[in-house]
Amino acid sequence: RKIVFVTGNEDKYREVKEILEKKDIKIIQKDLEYPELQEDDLEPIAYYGAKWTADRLNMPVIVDDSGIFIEALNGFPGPYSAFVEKHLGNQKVLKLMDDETVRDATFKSVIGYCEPENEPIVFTGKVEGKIAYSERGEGGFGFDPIFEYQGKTFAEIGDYEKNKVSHRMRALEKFYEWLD
Ligand code: ITT
Ligand code: NA
Repeated sequence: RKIVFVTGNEDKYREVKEILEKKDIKIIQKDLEYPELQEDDLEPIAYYGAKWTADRLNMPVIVDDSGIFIEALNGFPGPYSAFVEKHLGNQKVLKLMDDETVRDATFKSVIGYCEPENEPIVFTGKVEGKIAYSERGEGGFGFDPIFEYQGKTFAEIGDYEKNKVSHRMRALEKFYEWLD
């Protein structure tokens, strides 16, 4: 089975490829920009992104819309995660968290799958953790250096361990179980 993964993010692509290849699903990356709705949650963004790209490419596609939801910041940056990472970065996020003792955060990934002319379907995966007090680790990407899972950041545990527990793996697991 072959599915096109529409993303401009090489790190997401690497993780998705590694996870799905173990399930004999071949992934091809296509960097096609699609309209991202302004919504409070990620599901509608993935839903419309999958529909839009499947119809344009005329192939079965997946998209991944993800983000980090910080409890003390009322869920921010959530659907604005890409913007915040690009324009503010981890140091400024840590600064916003300076006086906060409640450090809980949730990483969420929504995989949208769509076949041309069909309705899309979305699969949500979550992992709970804490915002660290400083960036730690060399692996991963994006918010990984500040997201602590069981005492270590996602950047410290590396791809292999991350892919066993991540929000993305949990969403993809629902997806390939549904495919079967
Ligand atoms: P697309 O082309 O797939 O949309 P993107 O990087 O713009 O790529 P999103 O719109 O889903 O992706 O934005 C998600 C943001 O959250 C982005 O800044 C990512 O770097 C970050 N992010 C997503 N998954 C992550 C993960 O597993 N670890 C760390 N940061 C992550
Ligand atoms: Na994006």
